Amino acid sequence: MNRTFHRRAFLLTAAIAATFSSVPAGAETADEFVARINREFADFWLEGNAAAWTQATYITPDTQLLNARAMERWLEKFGTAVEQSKAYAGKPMSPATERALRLLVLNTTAPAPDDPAKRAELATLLAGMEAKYGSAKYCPEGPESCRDEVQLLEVMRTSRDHAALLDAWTGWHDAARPLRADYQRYATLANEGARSLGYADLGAMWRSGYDMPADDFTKEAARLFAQVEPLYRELHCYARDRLARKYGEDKVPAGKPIPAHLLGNMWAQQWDAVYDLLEPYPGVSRLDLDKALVDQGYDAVRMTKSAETFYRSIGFPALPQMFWERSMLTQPRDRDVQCHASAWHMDGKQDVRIKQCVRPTYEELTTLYHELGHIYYYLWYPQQPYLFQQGAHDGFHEAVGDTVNLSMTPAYLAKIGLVPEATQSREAVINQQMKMALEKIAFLPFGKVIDEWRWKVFSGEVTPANYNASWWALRERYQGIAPPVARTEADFDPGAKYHVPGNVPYTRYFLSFILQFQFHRALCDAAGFEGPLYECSIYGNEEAGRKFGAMLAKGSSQPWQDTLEELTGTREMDASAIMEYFAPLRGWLEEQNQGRQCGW
Ligand code: X8Z
Ligand code: ZN
Repeated sequence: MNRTFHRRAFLLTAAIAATFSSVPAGAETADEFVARINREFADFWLEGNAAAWTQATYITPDTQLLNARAMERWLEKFGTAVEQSKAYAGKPMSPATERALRLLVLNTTAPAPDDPAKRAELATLLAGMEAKYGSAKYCPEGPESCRDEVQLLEVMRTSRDHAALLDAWTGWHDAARPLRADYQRYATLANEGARSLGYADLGAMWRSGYDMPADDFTKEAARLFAQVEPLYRELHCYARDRLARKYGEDKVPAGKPIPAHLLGNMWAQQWDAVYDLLEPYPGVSRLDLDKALVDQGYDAVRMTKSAETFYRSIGFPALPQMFWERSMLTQPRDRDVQCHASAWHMDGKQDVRIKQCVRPTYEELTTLYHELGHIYYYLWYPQQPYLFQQGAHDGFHEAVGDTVNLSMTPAYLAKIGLVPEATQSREAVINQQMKMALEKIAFLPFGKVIDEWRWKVFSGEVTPANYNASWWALRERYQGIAPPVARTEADFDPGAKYHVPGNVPYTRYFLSFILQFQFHRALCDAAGFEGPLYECSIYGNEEAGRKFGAMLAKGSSQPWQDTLEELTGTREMDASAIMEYFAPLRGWLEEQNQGRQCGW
């Protein structure tokens, strides 16, 4: 279930109850059946989460084995429950039970074939891919030279040296090669599982979780992307020009995709780390937040408390003591862990944790605010039955913390003492908008492309013989980026991004990056804020917090359209809020790009 966002997120969901009783079909009403499933899954979940957490924070062959075994049992119970649920088709039941039965089938992101050997194989592959990603290293000159993900991401973020960037990029991507064969087999097995549940393939199953037919959802996602694509293209055009000035036209040619290693991020997914190269008005109101965090002696706990203080200011509760006792906030020195940040709901109640390798940077601070968004969702919905303890859809879960990120305005950062009080000027606004656009707009095509590729893998349109070529064709088409060195089918570059071997669907983030602006606008309205959206912060506003909390408490108990309407007054996801937010920058970019050869 999705109790952990990232990592086996929905995986274990289905895995919980060694205690499944074998009640003969028909002996229970539908309502009774669902009540039992809610209890048993919640119990099973304890074991699944315990095993998954232990592996994620201590990657060894033993923890992998225990995790795989827990997952295997879960997948079996999930399969049994789905099979039993079929007896209730057409029988009388409450609307809540009907909804719960629909959600039950979707309660895993990797269903297993109905064959014990294949089920065990799938569970072993999932635990193994997770472990291989988490312990991957780049060792150019023997064991002494090894660097892990955290170290290589740091090079990508801070180096402006072309050769060093190329080395880190290539080293990490090459380290994903061993995942190729595993991924191929996992795709075959999970697809078989999805088909046995009645879906065309695993991609169709993933697209079925949005309270609308899967085909309609495909169109919906495409519609949203079309709304924001023009702004992305303006940003791309501007960024390429600035990068060409830095690295030379020979390395960054006009009219061509941007080399993927020059954007400050291993996956070119967010570009804010190279803000220094792209700053519209050099030096105007520059906020050196990384330096402020170091100078003021922030460590992982203090950074987490800063995030908690924000949530408390809008009336949310203090984090439970257990959160502080059981979370993993820093990277241990003595063992391999999965450093990709995640938030966990261990017991459906108050045992909530995050796992993050926090360093004192502003990027990590915003990630902490993001993770606490998941944690507060968990803390708002424990009164819901197990099957409704989820986001209204998965994009809602991702959007909570990011909505709060949008309230981290320069005025807020000044209030908490991280930056000096700023005087606003048009130049300062454009600079600030650029920083946010490099985080939020640059991400949009990336958020779309990961599952675009996986949907094609699962449908068979992309085959193992063209895994890598199709990956780069899509990355070029959507993002306008290209690999910095020639890649072949010996490579498996999708495997270098956590969520692919981690089996975490990615469209959730694309939706989140649109939705969070809708949430932000609605909460700013609730707070009575009247200025431009980019200046609004709901910090300290309990009325906004009350509306937000009311939404979170609903979990997935009703169609997301109803939940969205209660908060925002509209039943549709839509890009009007993100476009409104970035209106000043859009105008500015259009002016800047005049006469430039945009596109690729
Ligand atoms: O995976 C995450 C979070 C955990 S849900 C750290 N994110 C995506 C990513 O890193 O690729 C947040 C933004 C997109
Ligand atoms: Zn998240």
